[in-house]
Amino acid sequence: MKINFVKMHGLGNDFILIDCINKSLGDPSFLSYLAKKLCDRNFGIGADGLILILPSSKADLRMRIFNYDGSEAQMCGNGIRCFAKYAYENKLVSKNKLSVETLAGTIIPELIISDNKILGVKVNMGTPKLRRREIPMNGEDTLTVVDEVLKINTVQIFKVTCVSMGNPHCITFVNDIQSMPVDEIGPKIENHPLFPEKTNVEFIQILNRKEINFRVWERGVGETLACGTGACAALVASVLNNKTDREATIHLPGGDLDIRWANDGYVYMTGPAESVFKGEMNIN
Ligand code: ZDP
Repeated sequence: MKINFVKMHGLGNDFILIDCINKSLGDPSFLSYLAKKLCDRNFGIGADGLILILPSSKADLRMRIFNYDGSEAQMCGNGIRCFAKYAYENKLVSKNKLSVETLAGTIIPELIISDNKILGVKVNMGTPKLRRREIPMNGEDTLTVVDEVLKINTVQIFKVTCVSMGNPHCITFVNDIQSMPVDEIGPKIENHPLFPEKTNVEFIQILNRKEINFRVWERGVGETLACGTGACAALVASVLNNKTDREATIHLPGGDLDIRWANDGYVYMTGPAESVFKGEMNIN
C-alpha cells in the first residue's frame, strides 16, 4: 500500500500526518503497527507520533493520535495545531476556526493569520479534569490530587499534582530541571501502579508568577522537546498550588507556549505549527 504523508512539528514535537478523508487505512491493530513502523527514527520516517485526519459526523473533522510505541492517546496539543494548519492549507476547511472531534471531546483550534500567513494557532483545549478517577488514578477517590506523596522506592519520593487534559498528566515541582534524571524517573512514574492507563510526567521549575521551565517524559514516547497537553496541565497544577497566575509562558526545550486558564474554566494554548517535508512510503 502506498501512503502519502506530511511531516510537521510543534516546537520540535514531531508528527507524521496522513489524510484519511478519502482513504481508510484499516483496523486499530494495523494502525498501531503502522504508527510504530512510521515513527521509528532508523527504519521509518521518524516522529514522536502519527496523526490521522478523518471525516467526522460531530465536528468539521476528526483527529486520531498514535504514540511512538503504537498506543493511541486521547488528545495532543502540539499535534492539533499541526492538524489545523494542514486542514486549512489543504482546503479541508475554509474558515480559520474549526471544530475537531477527538477521544477527549471536541476541541476548537483557531488559526492566527496575517497577510495570508499562518503565524500560529490558538486552541481552546477544553476544561481540565481534576478528580482522581478522571485522571485516572487508583486509590480512594478525591476531588483533586494536589501536592500528594508519590513513592517510587524508599529514596525516590515525590510530591505530585495530577491533571487530565483528556490524557493523564503527573506534575512535580523541582528546583532545577536541568539536573533532573528525566529518563530514569520518567518511566518509573509513567508505569507506576497508581496510574491504570499510565501517565505523562512533567518536571517543572517555577521562575516567577508568569514563567515556568518545563521538561516532559511522555507516555508511549519518552522525553520529547515539547508537549502541549503537558504544558496546559503544568499551568493548571501551578495555579492549584498557588505558584503562578492563571496565565503564564511555559519554556519547553523546543520553545515557548502561552497558556491561560480562563475564568470560564477553559484552558487556552497558543503556539506555532510548522511543516517540514512531505513524501510517500510503501507499506507492506
Ligand atoms: O497522552 C499521551 O500518551 C501523549 N504522549 C500524547 C501526545 C501528546 C502531545 N505530545 C501533546 O502535545 O499534547 C502530542
